[in-house]
Order: sequence, then C-alpha cells, then structure tokens
Amino acid sequence: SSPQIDEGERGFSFRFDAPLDMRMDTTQGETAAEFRAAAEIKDIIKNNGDLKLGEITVAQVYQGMRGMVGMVTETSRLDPEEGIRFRGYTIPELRKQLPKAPGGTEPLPEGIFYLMLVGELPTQDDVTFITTEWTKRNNVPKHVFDVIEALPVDTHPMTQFVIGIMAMQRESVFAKAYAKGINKKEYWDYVYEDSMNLIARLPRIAAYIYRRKYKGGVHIEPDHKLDWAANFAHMLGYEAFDMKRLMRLYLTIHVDHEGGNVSAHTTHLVGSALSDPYLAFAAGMNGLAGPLHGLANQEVLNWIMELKETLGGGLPTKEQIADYIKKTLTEGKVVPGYGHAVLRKTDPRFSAQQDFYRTYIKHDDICEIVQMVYEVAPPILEGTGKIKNPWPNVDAHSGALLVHYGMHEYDFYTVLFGVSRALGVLASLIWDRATNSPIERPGSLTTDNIKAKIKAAKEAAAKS
Ligand code: HAX
Repeated sequence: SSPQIDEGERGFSFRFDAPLDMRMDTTQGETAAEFRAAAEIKDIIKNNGDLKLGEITVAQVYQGMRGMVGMVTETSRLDPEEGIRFRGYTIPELRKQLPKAPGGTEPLPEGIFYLMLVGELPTQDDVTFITTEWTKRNNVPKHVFDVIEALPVDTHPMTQFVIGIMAMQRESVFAKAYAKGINKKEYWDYVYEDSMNLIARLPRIAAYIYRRKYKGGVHIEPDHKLDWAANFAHMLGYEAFDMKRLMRLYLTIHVDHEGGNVSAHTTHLVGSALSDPYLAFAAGMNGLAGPLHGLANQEVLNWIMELKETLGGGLPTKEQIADYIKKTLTEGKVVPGYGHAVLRKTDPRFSAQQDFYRTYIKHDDICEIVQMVYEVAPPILEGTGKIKNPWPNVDAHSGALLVHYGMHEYDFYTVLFGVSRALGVLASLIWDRATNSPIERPGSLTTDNIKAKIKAAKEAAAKS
C-alpha cells in the first residue's frame, strides 16, 4: 500500500510495512493513499482553524516563549505538575507495560520507539521486529570512522558525535530520492528509512567515540544477538547484566520531552525545511550539547565531584551541601540538574532512576549524595524567590548511576542522552512528513515595534 521504491536506490530489501500502513487510508485507492492523521489535521484546520489556543504576551516573546504553544508534537506531552506522558502513558506505566528482554526487568527502548511512532503499545513480536531491523541496518560506512579519526582525540564527544552523524548524511535516501523528484505523499517513507538507519547506527558511532577517546582506540564489534541497548553497552565495553539493564532504562526515559525543548524543537525546525533526518538530527544534537540542556548531566557529576574534593572526599553533611549550593548561587552559576522550563515538580525521569538505585544498587556514595542534594537543594532554590522550579530534572541522577557501574567519563554522558533522544525526535520527524507539516516560519518583532504596541495599548486604554 505504500509507494513502490526501487530496492537498489533504497539499498535495503526489507521494509516496515505493517504498523504505519495500518494508519494509511487506502480507501481512495493506492495512488491517493493518505495518512488518516494527515486527513484529520486538514479537516481540523479547515473547520476549527480560527479557534484560539492562547494569547501571546510581551514577556513571552522576550523570555524564551515559555508557555507559548507553537507546534504540534504527537509522540509525547509534558504536564508541568505530572511530568511526561508518551502517547498517554507515564514512565511508571511504561516500566511495567513495555516488553522486556528475556530475563530483563526494564523496558526495551525499541518498545517506546514503537509506541511513539505507531501510537499503540507494542507486542513482544513488534519489539523483536524493531530489534531485528536495527541490527540489520547497523553497518556504518568506513569513511564515517575516518572522519572521526581526523579529529583531535580530545575533541568533546558531542562534537565528534555530531560530525559522525554529518559524515553519514551522504547515505540519506530521502536526500537522494528528493533530488530525483518524489511526490510529497512519499516523503515520510524515505524519512522513515533514514531514521531507522540512523538509530541503528548511532550506538556504533557513539561507542566508537568512547573507545577511541578513553580506551586507547580498542574497538568492540557489535554482537548481533543482543537488543539495541544491550549491544550498545557491549560495544562501549560493559558486559555486566546490571549495566545492560541500566542502559535499557536510560535509553527509554531520555527519548522525548514533548516538542518545545531545544533538541526536539531544533530537529523539527530544521526538518521543516525538508533537510533530511541526518541534517535535522545533527542540528538537534548541537542543541543538546548546551549546558542548560543535555550537557547538564556531565555538569552534575563535575559539580558533585568538586563538592567531594572541596571537602576532602567521603560523604558530606547536609550543612556542607547547603553551603556548597549557596556558594554556587553566590558565584552566579546554576545548580546543575535542578530547575526546568516547563516542569514544576520532581521530574518522573529522576524518580525512575531513584527507584532503580533503591531497587538494584541500594548503597553507593555518589548516589547517596544525589539523594542528600534532593533533600537540601529545593528549599534553598525556592528561597531565592526567582527559580520557578526548585526540583530535580532527569540530569540530576543519571551520572551517579553510570559512575556506579564504572563509567567515569562525564563528558561522554550527553552522547548517551543523544542516542536516546534520536528515538523521540526522529519518530516525530516521520510524523511531521506523514502529516505534511509545513516549513516553520514564526514572526519576530523589534523592540521599537514592541514599544509602539505598548504606546498604542496605553493610548487605547486612556481613551476608553
Ligand atoms: N540554579 C541556579 N539558578 C537557576 C536554576 C538553577 N538550577 N534554575 C533557574 N535558575 C535561575 C535562572 O537562571 C533565572 O535567573 P535570572 O533571572 O537571573 O536569569 C531564574 O532562576 C529564573 O529561571 P526559571 O524561569 O526558573 O528557569 P528557566 O525556564 O529560565 O530555565 C533551566 C530552565 C533548566 C535552563 C534552568 O532551571 C537551569 O539553568 N537549570 C540548571 C541546568 C539544568 O539542569 N539543565 C537541564 C534541564 C533539563 C534538560 O533539558 N535536560 O536535558
């Protein structure tokens, strides 16, 4: 039912027909096939396009568009009080309901990808299908590794990661098909192909960077019997069951956080120009590499280690932690891992990791410091009177778990986040093309324009 694509050009002899095609309305015949969602959106715009979703204030345009709805993202939705839901499911629900690896207790990231893409919980077979697809597609062209090798080894891992992604752009089936000329109804299919290939290959690139930078360039081949997350842990050099279990949880909870965060929004924005998934995702990763976004996970560990060092090692007291937080604030720095632009309570991704710690690890010094900071920091941050959310976000906990299992290279953590984030932003990109989402082009004003509007509003108020 989906468009016929020449296998040679595509480079693959297999495809992903079932779940996405279930959503295609083929009642009008093969050539007019259109996603039901695309037809529904057209209808919504036609009949309800004038309905107001809110008003835009001067503060919002100056202050990072907080609370301003500016796009549609189907894969997940963030509630300020409750936290994230993926297609309606909370993280605790998904930890229970998503399929697991044999003998495993944490969900397979393949399952949350399926959920975000298809909109329904996968069966074990659906998840096996995705694992098999990603295994088949995980071959990284040699020139990609050559390009990474050309960089000084001390280049930040996120920079190496983005350059690796860009070096793969040559393989884009969307870009090749577009250059030949394709019907816009077929875009999603090529974007799907690129996204699947990219997700399949990212752990290999990430592991290559890790082994190159920290393990003397001794690389580990993928094990095709393993699921995507376990194989990633294996290629990084972690064979213990515990680390594979953590990796499955880690790569599941970092996938998506609705559409407005920097990495998701950037991927969506760049993709809206019909830049292919490699270009769009690499752009998103440049945003994730910022310290107020994904890089916060490395910052948290640096911050905790500096705290420990300042106090001569060992477990600090709560008073010492409080003093250290106050010192951080006095120096005009942020307390990494705390605060959020949307959330107004403890991030459920933090709670999931805390639960993982309590269930499987039970005692670890760094994880204990994380728990102590969680007790001490919120009232101090709240006491500043300006921080809107004094609670921890996802990054406050992740590094401590990784250190426990032996991964001490803090500046690599954001790459792990990036590998996971691919699942959400690329599932969204496929939906963007399937629903004919247009090029994004919001307006902007100058401060003079705003002053003129303020003046006009005052004059109007004086007259009335
Ligand atoms: N420590 C110190 N000051 C903080 C703070 C923190 N953790 N969180 C917010 N503030 C400050 C802001 O810098 C801002 O100060 P100014 O008015 O002087 O500019 C003020 O409090 C109001 O900010 P806000 O409205 O509460 O927060 P924002 O929406 O502007 O910013 C951030 C949200 C997440 C960027 C912010 O809380 C922060 O910098 N946190 C620390 C870094 C961090 O953990 N980032 C990861 C966030 C989650 C994520 O994306 N993960 O990838």
